[in-house]
Amino acid sequence: MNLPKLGNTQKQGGGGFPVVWIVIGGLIVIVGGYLISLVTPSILPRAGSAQAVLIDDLFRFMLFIGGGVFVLVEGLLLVSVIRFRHRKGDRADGPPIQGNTTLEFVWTVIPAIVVTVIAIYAFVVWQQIETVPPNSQQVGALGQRYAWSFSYEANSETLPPDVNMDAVPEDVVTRISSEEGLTFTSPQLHTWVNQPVNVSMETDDVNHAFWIPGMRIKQDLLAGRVTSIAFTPIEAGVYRIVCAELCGGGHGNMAGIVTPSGELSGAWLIVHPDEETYLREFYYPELEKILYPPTDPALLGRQVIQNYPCSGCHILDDLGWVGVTGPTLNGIASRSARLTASGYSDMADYLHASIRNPGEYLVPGYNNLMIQFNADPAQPNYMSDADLDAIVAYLLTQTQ
Ligand code: HEC
Ligand SMILES: [Cu+2]
Repeated sequence: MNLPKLGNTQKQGGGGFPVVWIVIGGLIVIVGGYLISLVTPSILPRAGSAQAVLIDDLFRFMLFIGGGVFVLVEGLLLVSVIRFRHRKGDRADGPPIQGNTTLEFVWTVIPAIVVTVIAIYAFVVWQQIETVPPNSQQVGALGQRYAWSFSYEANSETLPPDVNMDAVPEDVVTRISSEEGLTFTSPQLHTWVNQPVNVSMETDDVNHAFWIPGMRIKQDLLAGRVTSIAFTPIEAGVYRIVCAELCGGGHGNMAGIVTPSGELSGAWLIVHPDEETYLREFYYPELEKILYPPTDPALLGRQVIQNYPCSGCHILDDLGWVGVTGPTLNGIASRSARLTASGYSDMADYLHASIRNPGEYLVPGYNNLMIQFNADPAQPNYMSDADLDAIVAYLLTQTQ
C-alpha cells in the first residue's frame, strides 16, 4: 500500500489514496457504529413511556455516531501501528509533514455538522418531552428524608359510585365538597397505560431528585420551589422510583425496594392496564380509607402512619419497612428501659415525645437525625394531634 505523504501529494501525482479504500473504510465505520448502537437495549431498563422511546432513539442515534467515531479512531490507530511499525535497520526520521488546509477544513466541517444535527434532534425531543398534555393526571410528589409520598386529588365527582355519604365523617364531607377538594397520599405513584401524568414536586427539607429509570425521566426537587415533570406510560407494570440526589444517610432508602419476603416496599410507579383497574385496585380503596376511617384508633394509626416518611428510617415488619437510620420499631411498646432512661412514666407519653420532639431524648447509639413532626400546620412536617394520637395507639400494639 502506498500511503500518501500529507501536504503536496496531489501535486506530485503518484500515490493518491485510492477511492476504494475510502469507501471500504467509510462502510466499516458506518456498519461498526450501527452494530455498537444495537448494544443499547441490553444495558437499559425496558422503555415504559412514550418519552422513553424518543429518548432511546436519540440515545441510539448518538451511540451510532459515537460508535462510528470510535471505530474510525481505533481503526486508524490499529492500521498505523501495523503499517508504520519499526522495521529492522530503519533509523531514519519520518517525513517532515505539516499543514493541509483541505484536511483541516474537512475535520472541522464534519464534526460541526454532526454536532448541529445532534443539537437540533435533541432540541426536538426535549420539546416533545416538555409538553404537558392538557388531559394529564395531576399528582403531587413530596420528597422528605428519606421517603416519597404522592398525593392524589378527590372531589365530589371522583367518589366511588356506591359511596354512602351518611357514613362519612363530617369534616371529610366538608373537604370533599370544598373548592380545593380532598387530597390523599400514598407511598406509591399509581396511573394507567396511555394516561399522561404530570408530577409536581416539592421537598420538605433538602434537595432530592425524582428518577424513574424505566420512564427515562429525572427531575430535581429544589428547596423552596415547585418543579414538575410529565410522562405517558405505554406499558403496564411496576417501575422503580429512585432518589438521584445524595440527600443524607438514608438516601438509599428513597428507592423502591423488594423486601426479603418478596414484597414491594417504598416508592414504586405502578402502571395499571386501564383506568377502570386503576380506580378499582387503587383509587377507590384508598379513598374509602378516608371516607370510612376505622373506628379502632390502632387500626386508624396503622393507616395514618403510612402517610408519613417513617419507612425510610425505621424497620417495622408489620408494614414491610426496612430503614436503618433509626432504631427498629418492632416491639417498641415493650421497650420499658426507655422510660427509666428518658424520665417518662408512660409509654404513650414517651412515644408522643419521640415523634413531636425527637431531639429531647436520643436513643443510645443514634444521632439526632429524626424529623421533628410539628403540631403547627404552617411548619414543614406537620402532623395533626389526631394523627399523632392514632400513630401512638398503633405503635402501642407493637409488643414483642
Ligand atoms: C430521617 C430519619 C427518620 C425519620 C423519617 C423518622 N425517624 Fe424516628 N427515629 C430516627 C432516629 C435516628 C431515631 C433515634 C434518635 C432519637 O431518639 O431521636 C428515631 C427514634 C424514634 C423513636 C424512638 C425509638 C426507640 O427505640 O425508643 C420512635 C418511636 C420513632 N422514631 C418513631 C418515628 C415515626 C412514627 C416516624 C414517622 C412519623 C419516624 N420515627 C420518622 C430517625 C427517623
Ligand atoms: Cu433524597
